[in-house]
Formats: sequence, C-alpha cells, structure tokens
Amino acid sequence: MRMIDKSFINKYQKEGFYYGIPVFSNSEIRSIRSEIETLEKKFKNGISKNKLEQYFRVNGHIVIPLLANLSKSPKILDYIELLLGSNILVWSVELFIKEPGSSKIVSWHQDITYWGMGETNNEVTAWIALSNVNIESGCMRFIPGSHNKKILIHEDTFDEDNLLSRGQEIKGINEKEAIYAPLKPGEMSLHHGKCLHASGMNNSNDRRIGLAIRYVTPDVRNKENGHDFAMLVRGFDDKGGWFNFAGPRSLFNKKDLCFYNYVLKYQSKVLMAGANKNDGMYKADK
Ligand SMILES: O=C(O)CCC(=O)C(=O)O
Repeated sequence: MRMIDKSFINKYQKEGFYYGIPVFSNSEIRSIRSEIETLEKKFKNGISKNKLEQYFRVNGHIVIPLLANLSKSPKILDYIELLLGSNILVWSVELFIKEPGSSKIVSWHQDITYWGMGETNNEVTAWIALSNVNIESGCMRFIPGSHNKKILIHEDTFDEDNLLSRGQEIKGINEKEAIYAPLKPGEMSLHHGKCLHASGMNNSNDRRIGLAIRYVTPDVRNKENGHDFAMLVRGFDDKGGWFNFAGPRSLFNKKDLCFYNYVLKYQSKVLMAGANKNDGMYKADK
C-alpha cells in the first residue's frame, strides 16, 4: 500500500464524510471522461431495449469494463482498505451526470435506506469527480455527524428532476448545517451510507460528472433477500453472504447483459419495496 496521510480517518469517522483526496491526474481524468463520452456517442441509440443511461446509473460494473476497472483501482482501494479492512467488494458503480444548465438535483437522503443492508457501518461510497464539481456545478453537500443518526423517514417524490431511483427525500433538513464538498477533476470524496447528503443544479457551462462506487465488506448482509451480488476487488470473501461475480467479459457482452437483468430484478424487489410505482431505473422487466 502507498503512503497515505491517515489523518482523514478520524475526520471521516467523526463527520461521516471526507473530501478532496487526489486520486487521478488530469491526463487520467481526461482519458476516462473521453472514454465515457465515446460510449455516449457510440450508444446514443441505446443497447437493445435500454438507454445507455440505464447502465451508467445502475450497476455499470456488470457490463462496462471501464467502470469495473475503475472500481478496482488501487489508488481508491488503498483508502477504502483503511476504512473497511482488507477484504473489499464492490456492490454498485454509478455515474451521476448533470448537463450544463440542467435542473437535475439530488434530494437529501441517506444512501442505505433502501439497500436492504440495515444500518451497517461497513459500507463506504467513493465519489470521484470526472469534471470540475463545485458549488456552481452542483457538488454534494453533507450534514456532519449525521451518520450517527438512525435511518430517517424518506418520502418518495418520483420527481423527474431528481436523480435518485425513487426521488426519495428527507424533509426538514437545516441547510445551515450543510458543508459543501467541492472536488477538482480527479479528486475523490468518501461518505458513509447513513450520512445525510444532497446536491444542487449544474449552473456551470460544463457537464458535471461524478463516479460513485459503493464498497462493502464480506460481513455486510442483505437482510431482505438474504444474499446480494458483489464483485470482490481486494482480499477474499469466505463469509458466504454475497454472490461473487468476476466483472464484465467485454463491453455489453450478451451473457453479462443477461446477468445484468437478473441482478436488476433481484435487487429491485428490495430497492423498490413499498414504492407505489417502478417504471424507472429499477423497472423489473428490463
Ligand atoms: O452525485 C450526486 O450529486 C449525489 C450522489 C449520491 O447521492 C451518492 O453518491 O450517494
């Protein structure tokens, strides 16, 4: 493992988030962004029945080698290991894209509310900026210490401008307590699954692109389904609670696309439980 300034650990544990960790150089970020934008051009008409956005927003690591490989990057994993220990799995990889001037937002929420993992401390999101992500372009903001709270009540809004799967929202947050977490291209933030966070519109002239990778340990259990799917990226998993998979064979490989649909159906039972509609990214008959 590289030498890492470990002072972030205490702050992360106290506040539930940490931001501004440099992980990728400008040239690495330019190349990652260009690969993503090449995919957008190539698959502008979608992949079979789905829009490309489906695979960007949900479980991209199952079908897009670029996203799976990024989630295995030692530059990220060395930090995750300091928080979660040496056995690490990837549960989900997602791109959060806001076009310039778009009205897309993310409402106040706690990530693990609908994930079926209970109130675990053994889940961390690494969020990497693939563009300049500042207050103007709609960076995340967090409520320090909120990861120590229970899971709060979320209301489904299904608002079209909300990037979350159910438009879920916690009402009554005191915005004055929020800390903005701007990131330069290539920088990473880390947040705990119960830390309250949100993000605003992109009022800048550039796209705002963030890559969210959800890491878990072998001990985390899906309490609803009993099991869930994850990709082992460091160490080993001898706990039997995750169906481990190896990652994509190739870009949008047919077998991986079938597996993608299987996982989506399986997860949608938990992630959309209790919702009065399911016609978005977890639509079960995809
Ligand atoms: O990209 C955003 O603004 C929000 C992302 C988010 O909520 C998350 O990664 O948990």
